[in-house]
Amino acid sequence: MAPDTSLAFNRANGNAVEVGDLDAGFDDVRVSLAVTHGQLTVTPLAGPAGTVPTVTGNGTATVELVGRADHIDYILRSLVYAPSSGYTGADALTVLIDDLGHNGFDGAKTASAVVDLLVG
Ligand SMILES: [Ca+2]
Repeated sequence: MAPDTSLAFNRANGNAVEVGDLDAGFDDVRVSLAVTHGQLTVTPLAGPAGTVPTVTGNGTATVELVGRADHIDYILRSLVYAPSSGYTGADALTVLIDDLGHNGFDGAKTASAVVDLLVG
């Protein structure tokens, strides 16, 4: 990607970031997104507190979403990465999901993935 542009992650671009959990159902999971040379932005779902995922750090290098996995998956369709002004070089989007223990008898499960980004 060119410097000072932005990159949208979605199915149309063939780079959608999707999350899920086999058994969390409607229980909360936590998804953490992080880059090191830019900022991430998502469009939160509108709705009363407690019915839509919480989004913290929106527009910064680290964005955290807590809520239903299917709701978070929907929000991630709006994910956009913008490198820091004037930055060229490598970056990486790290995606971490923690099911917060939903649901099972053996504690929380996590999974992660890294998307390499090249600005220049
Ligand atoms: Ca689970």
